Amino acid sequence: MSLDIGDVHAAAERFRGPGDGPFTLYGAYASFYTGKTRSYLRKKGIPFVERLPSHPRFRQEVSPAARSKRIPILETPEGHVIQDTTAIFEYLERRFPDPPALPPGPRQRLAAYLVDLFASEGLKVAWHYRWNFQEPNRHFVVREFGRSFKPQGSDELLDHYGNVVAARMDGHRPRLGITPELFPAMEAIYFDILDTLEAHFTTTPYLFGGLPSVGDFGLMGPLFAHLGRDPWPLHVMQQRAPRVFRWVEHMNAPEIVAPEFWDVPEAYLPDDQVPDTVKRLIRMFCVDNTPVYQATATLYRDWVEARPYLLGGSVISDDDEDQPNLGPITTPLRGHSITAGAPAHALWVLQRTLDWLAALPPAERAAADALAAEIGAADLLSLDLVRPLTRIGNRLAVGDRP
Ligand SMILES: N[C@@H](CCC(=O)N[C@@H](CS)C(=O)NCC(=O)O)C(=O)O
Repeated sequence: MSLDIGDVHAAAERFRGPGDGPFTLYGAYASFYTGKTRSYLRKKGIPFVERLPSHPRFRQEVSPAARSKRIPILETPEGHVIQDTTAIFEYLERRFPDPPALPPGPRQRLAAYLVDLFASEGLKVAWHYRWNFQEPNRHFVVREFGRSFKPQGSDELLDHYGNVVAARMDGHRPRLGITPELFPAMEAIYFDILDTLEAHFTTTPYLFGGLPSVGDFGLMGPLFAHLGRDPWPLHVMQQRAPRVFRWVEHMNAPEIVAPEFWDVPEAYLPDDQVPDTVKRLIRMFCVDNTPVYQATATLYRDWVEARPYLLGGSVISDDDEDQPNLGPITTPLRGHSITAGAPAHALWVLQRTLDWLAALPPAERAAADALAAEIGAADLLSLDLVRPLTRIGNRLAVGDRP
């Protein structure tokens, strides 16, 4: 049975603890979203085995049950399947609350949610550094893709299957909108992230102190599978930001305390502190991405207002796409403009933070709002989605009217 986002909380409460046998993570090493989930499972000490999407059980049972060919899919020991890393994290965090990946303080938690949002939904840089540096990357990436289809295949087989997947990934080009004139902007974004995190990891093991948060795990999407593993961006990372490289390496280890930080307690920073480096990172993410969320929210509002008859639960895509684009949008990016698909799924991820903010008691809300104003996130967090978004059967859908 596939767990919808509406089911995950109740199911997690029902099956508190490890259950009978390990979880199964269906994913791949070259996959962005598998990277954040694998790191999370390891750091939380959750027992799991990992299988590729070519595994017979994935093809015959798991993927059809989830109605999704995406990875990762998590199968619980009880046989429930969950696609989508946001749903997987919400489920596991309830079932395994210790050590917490959600900092308890409102400032740290807001910052962690925002880093996760931008890293998981906004980092086109990862795609750019994989697919626009063909000469250094292609051989490795194609073989890696091929291997998740034919794990013990010959080089010829890997090249054959890998090229099929590579062509599909290249098909995302128009949706992403990274034209050659934007290549310098992509490089500037990657360098800004590396430089900011390199400064941060000089004195602090994770974003908010001695425990990894959802923000850290979100960053593992782009910083592991693509930027920390494909030959060219890995080279850049190792040369420019060796501490970031070590962080990536350590995020895949099960232990929480890294040897460089043996003296840092396994706890979030006291007094709900958000380090300046993390503020700088989020400020930059907000400048680069807020216009995308604003334009996407406008298209969503237009789409909803054109269909006042829709019942809650109506799927947004006419052709059964799980993460539909709401149309092309043109937004500014580092002195240029970029025309790309409007990612409705990212609005759904954002909405989870908006709902959390709306439910905060007044004093905590004031603390979160003050941080948002300071880091340039107030406009993003004041977006009104007219009608809530939900996911049903792993398809994005309009929710019930508020
Ligand atoms: N929102 C999903 C995204 C998952 C996703 O897009 N995964 C990629 C691999 S990293 C995928 O399966 N892509 C299939 C495709 O693009 O056809 C999540 O958070 O799990």
